Amino acid sequence: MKVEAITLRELQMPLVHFFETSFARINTRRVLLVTVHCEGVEGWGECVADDGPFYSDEFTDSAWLTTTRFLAPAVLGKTIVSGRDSAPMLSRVRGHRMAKAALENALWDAEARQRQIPLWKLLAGTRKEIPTGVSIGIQDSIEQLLEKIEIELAAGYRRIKVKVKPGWDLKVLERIRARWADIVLSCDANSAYTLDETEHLRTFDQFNLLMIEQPLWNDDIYYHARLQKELRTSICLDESIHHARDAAQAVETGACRILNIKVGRVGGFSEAIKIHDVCRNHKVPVWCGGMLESGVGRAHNIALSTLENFSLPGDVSASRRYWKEDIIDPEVQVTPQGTILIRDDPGTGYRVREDLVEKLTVRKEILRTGAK
Ligand code: OSB
Ligand code: MG
Repeated sequence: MKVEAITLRELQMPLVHFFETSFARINTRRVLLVTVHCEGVEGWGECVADDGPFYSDEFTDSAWLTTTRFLAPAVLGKTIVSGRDSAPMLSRVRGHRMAKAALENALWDAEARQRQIPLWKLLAGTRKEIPTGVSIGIQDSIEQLLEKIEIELAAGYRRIKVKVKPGWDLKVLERIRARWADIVLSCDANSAYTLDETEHLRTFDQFNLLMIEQPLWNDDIYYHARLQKELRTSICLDESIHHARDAAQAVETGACRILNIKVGRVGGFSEAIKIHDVCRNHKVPVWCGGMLESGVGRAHNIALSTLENFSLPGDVSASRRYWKEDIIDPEVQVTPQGTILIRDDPGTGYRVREDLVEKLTVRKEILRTGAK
């Protein structure tokens, strides 16, 4: 398929509830969508970069610029056989993985639609139903957090993850466990601690957590390996893992026993699959992370989660937890058993609501071969 044009759009989507991590609170998501136009077939991708460089060093405006100046020109006018083929075409650009992922995944999406097969099959997935969990941000009070947990448990979610940071950790986990002794519970620090706090982190062991996600520095693997030796609780790495070599280092050094794969963080489906395979070969389970995606990115996360080693519930939850109205049809729904059923229609199985996309668009640029 020849890549004839690429449309870049920025949407403003207000969240139904603010989302707070150890590094920021956000109320509105700037959603960057990439559409590839290939001989009558369209593919969609979402760039998960945030408004500011706080989760990673990418942000919405850097991704926009990287795409228009370097990534789009690398594929425009080219004939691409498969989405996978596009990864080497983008590899001259170092880093900027979230920008790359949006474009690469749009091409996988286009390939699936062109071949009239489901994206999950193209990715070599096997699951027809995926288990899901929720990530609940830091709230204004512990009572508010407990109320939220109660709602999500009633909805059927199979794992509750709460965000922690110094001052919002032990007393939060204590209150949760006092009320729900047996639920599958984990926490995510988004790099809020240092190795000096090992003793403090060791006290988390009493809560029987499934894992503690990214306790230390966002760019570290080595010291996580040291910390893991001191903890009974399994460490799960998120921010530190950018590619399959990172994953290999992390599992070989014992820096984590579980790994979170975010397709944006690692640069697209092809790298996500490689990381999945590394972990499978080392018998390290993985789960699909989330970045408060619109339906476009959410549908891609669902397709990725069908790979066999995505054996733990992911942060891939229902559209209505995030948006009053999602930009796909149908919206993502979760069964009372806390699972998402995989759709068999070609592509993601979800249709992009272009009318609504257009309405929410605040910036748009169409890139063509040779155009500056
Ligand atoms: O660390 O997993 C994270 C959201 C933004 C940035 C980082 C993270 C998150 C989440 C949200 O935890 C997961 C979701 O999409 O629900
Ligand atoms: Mg995380």
